[in-house]
Amino acid sequence: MPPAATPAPFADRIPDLRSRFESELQQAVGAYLPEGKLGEAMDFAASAPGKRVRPLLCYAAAESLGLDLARLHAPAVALELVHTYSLVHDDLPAMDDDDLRRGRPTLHRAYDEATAILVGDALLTLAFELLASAPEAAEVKLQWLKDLASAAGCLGMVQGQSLDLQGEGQSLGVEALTELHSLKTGKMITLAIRLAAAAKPALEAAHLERLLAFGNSIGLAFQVKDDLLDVTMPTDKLGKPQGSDQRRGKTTFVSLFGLEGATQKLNDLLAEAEAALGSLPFATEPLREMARYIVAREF
Ligand code: GRG
Repeated sequence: MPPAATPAPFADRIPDLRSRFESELQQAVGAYLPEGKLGEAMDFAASAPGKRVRPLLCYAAAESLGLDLARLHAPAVALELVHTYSLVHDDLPAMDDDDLRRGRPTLHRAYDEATAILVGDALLTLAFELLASAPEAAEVKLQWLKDLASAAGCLGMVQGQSLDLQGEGQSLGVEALTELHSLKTGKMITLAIRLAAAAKPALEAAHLERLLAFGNSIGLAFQVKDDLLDVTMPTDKLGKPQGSDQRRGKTTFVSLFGLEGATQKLNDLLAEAEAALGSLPFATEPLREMARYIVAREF
């Protein structure tokens, strides 16, 4: 028998995996779009060209754990929908008041504020419906629902957003900034790993702990990179306004440490993330490749 073909490196398969995710997303959301304005606006938000980092990380974790990727489509879509709702609400005048997102007008600019609020509400709720309806064992789905609610809710992203808004115009220290971003950005990045891990109930607790430590480091690295890009990348490449953090008087890793210091912090977090994977007894290369992708991204 010929030896089984080794798959191409995960990083080389990112464009294909992203297109696969796009069609899963379109199919899942398409089945629920209501007639008229709300449905059109939900589609506008869900189909905007995001990088799909969280679903890709979820697939990388699934591949590392030897799971069939098809089992992770529903949680990957749910995760991206909650992320998309958070961006729609974050852009509202009452929050960051932005005009550009993913290279397009923000939802309240393309439609109106009431529609943007409703689209966020609809995407968030749909995420839970998709998870509950997934073709998966009830215990796994219950864990997914719980994990999604914990990461996105009042002890996760929503609290991070509240701290972020309260911190505007104030100078935060590194501890407060780290706490804020671990909640606002980190919880949803780590969730990608949690969702894959939940599909493997036999995973040892010590191994899960290491995977989550990886998620925490790479979640923070994602934010440090976001802060760096906000200063170094032009608006047309970013797809959102450059320099918006500074305009809103936000403390960032760049304002605290400077460009060089923040770059060093980013590299330290990448090293920390890779060290957390250590010598786990499974194929961690897909996760390592996603970590490097997150750190090297240009928008
Ligand atoms: C409104 C409850 C609520 C939360 C909003 C995520 C968030 C919380 C705000 C977004 C503000 C922001 C720019 C945060 C920095 C990190 C981040 C989450 C960037 C956007 O995620 P990407 O880069 O975006 O993955 P795409 O468009 O590629 O999906």
